[in-house]
Amino acid sequence: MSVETILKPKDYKSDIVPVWCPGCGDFGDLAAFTQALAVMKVDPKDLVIVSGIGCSGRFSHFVKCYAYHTAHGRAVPAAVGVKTANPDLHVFVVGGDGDGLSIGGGHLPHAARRNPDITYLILDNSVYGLTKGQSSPTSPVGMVTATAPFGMQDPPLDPILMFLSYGFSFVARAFSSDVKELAKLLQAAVAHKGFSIIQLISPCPTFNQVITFDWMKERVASIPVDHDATDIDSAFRLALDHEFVHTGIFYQAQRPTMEEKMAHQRQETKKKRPHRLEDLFHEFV
Ligand SMILES: Cc1ncc(C[n+]2csc(CCOP(=O)(O)OP(=O)(O)O)c2C)c(N)n1
Ligand code: SF4
Repeated sequence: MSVETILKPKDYKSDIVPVWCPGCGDFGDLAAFTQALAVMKVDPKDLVIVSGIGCSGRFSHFVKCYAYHTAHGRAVPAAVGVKTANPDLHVFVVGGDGDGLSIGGGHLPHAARRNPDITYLILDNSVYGLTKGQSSPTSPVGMVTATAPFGMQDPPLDPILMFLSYGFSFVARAFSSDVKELAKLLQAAVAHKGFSIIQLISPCPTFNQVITFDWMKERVASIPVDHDATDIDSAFRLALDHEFVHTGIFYQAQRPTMEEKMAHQRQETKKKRPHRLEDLFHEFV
């Protein structure tokens, strides 16, 4: 469903002023998000953002939408519930790398299997921002944090390799500084039928002095135009190329969505059990 009246990106901003630190990467993500909504003419009444806990989890406060600020790490199953109850809504999940890859990491493979038509933005700053700078699952080896005063010892997770292995039907990476590119990528993610997941590198200038905007600018490279995003082998090869931090769509496949699978189940159930709930009710009451 889309709006008839022309809405500008600023029309999608709520009256709440973002409380993020000056220079936080999340600002770029918010700008790109509202740009994409305006291009897609999304009606705010059809928009739901489900978020976890973290600086990134506050994203929904700053957008004109229905918001469900869930418990830490539990945004994905809550979003699946929203989509199940009302498949016509545009459902987004927004949260941090701690929220999505640490405490909430167990939900990811199952979301990939179900393939609901949801878009998940993991705002990855490689640190726990809200709780003041503890290590996260993507903190690089050697990074000094509040919980690793002598530097991180454990290797970081590689989110793109994980998403590809789990079988997500749309896997992408973006950099918060490149607002135009990100806005385009968000449109592609929403147009995709199925679960689209984006690792959105969004530096935290307050608590991460390693993966900074300058660090990223030296390494970021758009995925080559001749990359075949339907080829999973090429997607893995690209993800394993650690010379650059590639941005763009690694992989995209058409698979039955959760909504299609549920509709099929409903049809089959009706064939086997044609009674309506009211008929059953009258039979017993
Ligand atoms: C069950 C539970 N455990 C721990 C916390 C404390 N906590 C709040 S946010 C957070 C991590 C935030 O990091 P991240 O998800 O990366 O988001 P960011 O703040 O960096 O955007 C933690 C550990 C909590 N709120 N609930
Ligand atoms: S602590 Fe980091 S992630 Fe949180 S608002 Fe500040 S800059 Fe952004």
